[in-house]
Amino acid sequence: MSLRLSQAALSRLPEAISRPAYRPDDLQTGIVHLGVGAFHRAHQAVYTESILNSGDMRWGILGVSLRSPATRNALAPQDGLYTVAVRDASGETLQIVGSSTGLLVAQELPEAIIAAMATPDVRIVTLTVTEKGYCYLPATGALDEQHPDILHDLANPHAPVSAIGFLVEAASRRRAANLPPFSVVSCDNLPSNGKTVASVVRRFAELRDPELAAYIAESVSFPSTMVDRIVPATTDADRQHIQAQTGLTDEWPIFTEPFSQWVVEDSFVSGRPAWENAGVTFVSDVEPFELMKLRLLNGSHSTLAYLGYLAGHETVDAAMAAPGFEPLLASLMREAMPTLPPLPGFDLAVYCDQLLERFRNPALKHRTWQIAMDGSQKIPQRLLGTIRARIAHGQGYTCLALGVAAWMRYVSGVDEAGDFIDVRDPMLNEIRGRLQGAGSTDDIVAALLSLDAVFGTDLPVNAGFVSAVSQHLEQLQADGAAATVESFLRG
Ligand code: CS2
Repeated sequence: MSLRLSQAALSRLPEAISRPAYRPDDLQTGIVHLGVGAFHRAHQAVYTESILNSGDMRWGILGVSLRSPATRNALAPQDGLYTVAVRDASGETLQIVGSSTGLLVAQELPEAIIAAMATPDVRIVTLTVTEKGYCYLPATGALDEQHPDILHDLANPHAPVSAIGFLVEAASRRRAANLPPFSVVSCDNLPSNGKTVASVVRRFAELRDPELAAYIAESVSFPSTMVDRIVPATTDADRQHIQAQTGLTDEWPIFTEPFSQWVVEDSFVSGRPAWENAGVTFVSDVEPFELMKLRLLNGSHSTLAYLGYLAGHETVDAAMAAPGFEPLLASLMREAMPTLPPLPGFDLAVYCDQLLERFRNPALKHRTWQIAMDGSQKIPQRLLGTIRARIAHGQGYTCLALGVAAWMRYVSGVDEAGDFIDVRDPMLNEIRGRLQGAGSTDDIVAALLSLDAVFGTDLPVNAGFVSAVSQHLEQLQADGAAATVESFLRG
């Protein structure tokens, strides 16, 4: 066993590995972050680390895990420090990040979390709770008022379990204590993520107390953001690799790509870090960037994940090397491009080429199964919105419809070899329920399209859409995913 990564052990690191340039005792908590997953630790925490390294110590991040204590258990013995490995075909660079001022677990200490969110120094609450963490209906973005966590938090407002419950209770405490409001920043892949979180928060507050809802509407700001960095889940082999490179044990290092982007709407009510000095782009309207990223990157990512998994590819780079995947994704991007609002000075063709190159990154080993998770929460903004835009302009959408059919094939739960697929989705029970007794391809398509939280009420009655998805599903069932994708080589 080698020594554990910690403040005391930093001096033992090889010199080439960068580390915090500040004293941990100088760090103040200015941000509370809900959802301390790998993505946050490779993205916002790294941008913020730059600000701390430049000497502005007001923006340390107190992390909150809403579900599992695993991150806290791994990082607490390391003084919150962890390694970020940035890698691609040309090599790897390592950085030790220290921007965390502590980690709390919601089920253990809800009161401490609310108290922390309601201290004067905390000016911002950020979130990466994934799509399902917003407790909304994916097709409309409205609060799911029947969601078990929402029902729980309405009944127990002072000891919430959902991100929404924490935000509203903390806002209420700040109001009662006459503290300045905070800004709430969603860093998840939702369309108009600021507006979406604002609307679920306001609706939840309204159900609690209309005056509180009015306070939130007037005082709290919800800047939208577009976040982008590919961050696969860490494996045990990754942990061993870090140990070999650094000489220290890090229980939860993070592996990511060189590319990183964060576009943020500049509407913070109580100040913010000078993140622009760390490479963040501040704009007045994030929506064009969000749509570009969701439809081009995430839309092709999900399509690749379902088809790649079905074709037997464990990772994104393996699928990209197989015949047909790259041309298919390039065609899908060509379908999505005309649906995007203009971004003056931005070359979309270059962006798309860059995406394909990022997907080819052989050093990342991003599992198709990981991206395939939670499809019911993802496909509305990744594929269905794009399809609606194409329909509205009388344009075709063959690749996008194949993506939807691939999701349908995947959630059947049995792969092409007849083996079980470990489908993870918050709507899995509903999906299974609808699929029960659905025999023919048309039945399966109709059964899944009846999930109106996903497909809305328009697409299930659009004959062109129904038939495009059915045809693709039939081909996937008859020929398999590899051959279906390969047919794109032939055009
Ligand atoms: C991926 C994203 O898992 C997924 O659904 O599509 O996490 C993707 O890697 C990021 O959005 C990239 O910024």
